[in-house]
Amino acid sequence: MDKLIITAAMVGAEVTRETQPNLPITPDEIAAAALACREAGASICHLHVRFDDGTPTQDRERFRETIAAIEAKSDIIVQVSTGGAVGMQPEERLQPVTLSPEMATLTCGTVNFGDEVFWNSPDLLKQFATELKRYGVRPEFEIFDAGMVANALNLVRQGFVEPPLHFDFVLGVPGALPASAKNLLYLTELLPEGATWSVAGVGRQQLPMAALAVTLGGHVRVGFEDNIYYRKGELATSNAQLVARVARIAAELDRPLATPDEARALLGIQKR
Ligand code: KMH
Ligand code: ZN
Repeated sequence: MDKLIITAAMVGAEVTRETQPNLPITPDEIAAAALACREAGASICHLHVRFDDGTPTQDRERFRETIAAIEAKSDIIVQVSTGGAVGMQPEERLQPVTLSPEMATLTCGTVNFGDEVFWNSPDLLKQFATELKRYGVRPEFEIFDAGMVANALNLVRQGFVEPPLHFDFVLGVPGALPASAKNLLYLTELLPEGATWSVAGVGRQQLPMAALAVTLGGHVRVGFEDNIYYRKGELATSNAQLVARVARIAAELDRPLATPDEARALLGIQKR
C-alpha cells in the first residue's frame, strides 16, 4: 500500500462558530490550524476561506493572504476549494484557481445538498477542468454520488484531465450517497487502474470511513468541514485532534504517513 495521505478539511463553508467554537476563520487562525494538522500527520489541507465575520467567500485576495500565511508556517499541500458555498456562481468559485495553487477540487456533478442544490452542470465541469489545466493545478475529483465517477472519467476521456487521477469520495451528505462500507467499496471498484482515492465521511461516519480507508489502501480526509465532533456529544477541540486520531489508527495498522513531498510524488504534483 502507498503511504497514507491525510487531508485536513479545516474550515468548509457551512460550519459556524456557534456550532463549533474552535473553527478557524482568519488567515492567521487557518495557518495555525494547518500547521497543527501538519504536525499531527496531515499532508494536504483542503482550503475554504472566510471573511472576518465568518461569511464564506471565494475572494481571490482572501485566498492569497491565507495561502501565504499557511505557506509561511509549513510545507503542507494547499488544495483550494472550487466548490465554495452552495449558490455561488462559477466565476466566483474559480477565483482561487488563478493563484495557481498546487491542487484544487473539482466536483463532478450536480447534487442535492441538504435542502439546497449544489450546481455543477456538464459545461461547468469542462470549464473548471479547463481552468485548472490552464493554471497548472492538479485536480481532486470530488465525488458526492456514484454517477459522478462516470462524469470524471468522461472528462479524462475527452482530454480535460490527465492522469494520475485522484478522487475524494464525500459520503453522507444529506441528499447524496450515504456513507457505508458497501458504497465505499462499490466506488473504489469503479476507478481505473492507478487512480488514488480518499474518503471524507460526514458527521459520525467520518471515523469509520477513515478506518476503512486506512485498511483498504485509500487515503483519508477529516476535519470540521465534514464533522465537528470527536465522539457523540463531544465537540472536537481542534482539527488537529481529528487528524491525530487517524494518525494513531494508521500507526496501529502499520500504515506509515506520507509527508507532503511524498504525497506530491504520489499525486503527480510538482512542488511550487
Ligand atoms: N461547500 C460545498 C457546497 C469543495 O470544496 O470543492 C462544496 C464543497 C466542495 O465544499
Ligand atoms: Zn470543501
